[in-house]
Amino acid sequence: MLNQIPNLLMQASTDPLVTQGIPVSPKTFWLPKGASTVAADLDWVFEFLNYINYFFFVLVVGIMFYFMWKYRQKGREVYARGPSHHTALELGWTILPTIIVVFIFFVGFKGFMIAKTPPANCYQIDVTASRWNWTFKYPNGADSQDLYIPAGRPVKLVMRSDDVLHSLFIRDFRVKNDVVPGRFSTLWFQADNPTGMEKEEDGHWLFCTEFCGKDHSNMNRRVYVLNQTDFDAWLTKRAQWLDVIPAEELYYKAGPILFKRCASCHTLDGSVGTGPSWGNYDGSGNIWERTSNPQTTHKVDNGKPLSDFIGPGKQYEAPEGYLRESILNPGAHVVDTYGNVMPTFKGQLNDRAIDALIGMMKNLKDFDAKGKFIGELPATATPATATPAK
Ligand code: HEC
Ligand SMILES: [Cu+2]
Repeated sequence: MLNQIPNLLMQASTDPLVTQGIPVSPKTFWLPKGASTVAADLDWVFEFLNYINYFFFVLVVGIMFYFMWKYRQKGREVYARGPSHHTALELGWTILPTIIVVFIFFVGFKGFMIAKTPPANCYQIDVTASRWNWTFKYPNGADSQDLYIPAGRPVKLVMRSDDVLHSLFIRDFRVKNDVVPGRFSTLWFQADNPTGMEKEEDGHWLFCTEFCGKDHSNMNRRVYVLNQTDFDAWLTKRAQWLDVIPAEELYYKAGPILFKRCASCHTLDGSVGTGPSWGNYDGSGNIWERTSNPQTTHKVDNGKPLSDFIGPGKQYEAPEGYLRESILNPGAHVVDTYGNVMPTFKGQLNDRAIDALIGMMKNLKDFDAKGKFIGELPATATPATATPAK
């Protein structure tokens, strides 16, 4: 048996169980309509187990009631001798259940191998779970909060958690896996029927199914299945979301969204964090005031004032240069009393994103402690919120 496992693995990896175009499994009393290529098989096993249970429940309880009635006490005599042995019956109730159970094992084992073995040509999406958010990151650098996938193509999620245990469950696809801090876990599926994305309800539900704290129930998202053309168009547009925001609006439209990546370490109101607050935490002003003021008492690299680096003719002509370097190459200068633990954002934040963040630093008074824009919009502004907030 054991030496057949590699064989099964190979089979599953080149030949996903169900080929493209197979009808989805129908809605039943117990299950919503299935929408992935493994759904039909899983549903079949589920219903099979279910009906076996009904069958034996009715059989056992039925016989029980029949015997209760048949052998009830009649009159005063007690008849206490029953049959002690029946070979055919005993063989029957041993062999038949054994066959059923072994059958269930093999069906389950096959399904398990398929579920655990992504095909080789998967489209990969990186997933980060955090309290209480999902981030889906696509190969071209785009990211999203709802999941968008191409139809008719196996998709593999590579998942990790930023904090506690989460679990990703897509009900209509019949797939689920834990997302464990300090580890990568994977999940694969293929959905052949596009859902479109006009309305929110078009998407399939995606849930976190591991209780992860106060806002666990806010981790419900949607999965939109798009045909390849729509998917490619969405993906390109998504990767360019920053480019369509006018430069002068970047700081309040894109700033708060980008700041979410910094918020786990930097506060805005001066309170203590893993990194120095962008608010006034050491008496030298908020992050823009302390970097743009030559008299600043803010010290980096073991006691050096920023005026050693920033100013005409110095390493950074303007404070923006220092801030930019601090984001792309955090180890270049290390703020005193803090550790060199900030990850680099090189390759993740382009110049427009950095402009948006620096713009936010320059206008900190217009943001609340959570990074929400509360200032007055410039007269020329279009008030719409930026797209990727979704
Ligand atoms: C994992 C924690 C962490 C994250 C996430 C993080 N930082 Fe930092 N950051 C730090 C630490 C620690 C320092 C101080 C040490 C140093 O200078 O490298 C720092 C320093 C800085 C500085 C210099 C601050 C000063 O007062 O001189 C800037 C600017 C900065 N971070 C910007 C950002 C931006 C923008 C983001 C989000 C895109 C971000 N950081 C995300 C931990 C983090
Ligand atoms: Cu969760």
